[in-house]
Amino acid sequence: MPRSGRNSSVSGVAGPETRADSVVLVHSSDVHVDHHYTPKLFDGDGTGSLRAVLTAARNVQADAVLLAGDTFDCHRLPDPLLETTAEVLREFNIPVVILPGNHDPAVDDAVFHHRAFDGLSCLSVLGVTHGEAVLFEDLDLEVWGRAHRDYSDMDPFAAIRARSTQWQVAMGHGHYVPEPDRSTRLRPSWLIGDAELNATGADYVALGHWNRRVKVGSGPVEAWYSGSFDYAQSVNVVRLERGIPVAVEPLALELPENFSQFNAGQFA
Ligand SMILES: [Mn+2]
Repeated sequence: MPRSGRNSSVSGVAGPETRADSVVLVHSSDVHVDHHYTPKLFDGDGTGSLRAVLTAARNVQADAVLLAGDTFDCHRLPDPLLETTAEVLREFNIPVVILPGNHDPAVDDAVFHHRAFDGLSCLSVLGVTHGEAVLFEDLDLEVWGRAHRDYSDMDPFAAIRARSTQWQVAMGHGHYVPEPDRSTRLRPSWLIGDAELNATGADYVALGHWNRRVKVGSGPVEAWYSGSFDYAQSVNVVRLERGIPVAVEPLALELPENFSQFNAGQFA
């Protein structure tokens, strides 16, 4: 379907095609805005990874961008970097949903509370500006996920949210294994298993924490790690269209010519 009719829908005029008939999401994770690693890859710009993701989103006219954890490398970042981050978000003005991860959990002194982000209506942060879900009424879409709230272990899909909208997307930041064994402490944290992914019943599950782009799970639910900007060097473009299966495709990021994988994969 052509996407041209959407402006009339935005203004509230019900046409034969509403925005909810065809929703485009861009999913990324582990963007790691910071002042040490990311600037080395983007000619000194610590927000270069975020810009690359948002450029991809703009190129496919995404309705929203999902950042599944570790958007920021940590919470001790210089004010100017956070101000630039807010400027970038404002410049692109695409709705962005951030799920706090293990590097940027929703703690009291999280970067998300910085004044630079005050009044930034395009930004929703699960566990900070919102509880466990963000509703996009015009898209008939709900995006939910459990934020990391401290630096300890947690279960990203401990509680499953019932569907209340036509489209439902879940987010999680953690480590996938088909059948998590939580009985031993000698294991990775933030485990995510097949049964939990299937239980979401979501149209799409946007995962983060791994640098690799890969589909996981064993059931009908489309659950994907997007992979990171430095390793996968792409985002996932997710198309939700009434009457046809969810389509998930990679879109290569536009990266600087001199971009190199400087110690790629150092994060998790
Ligand atoms: Mn992580």
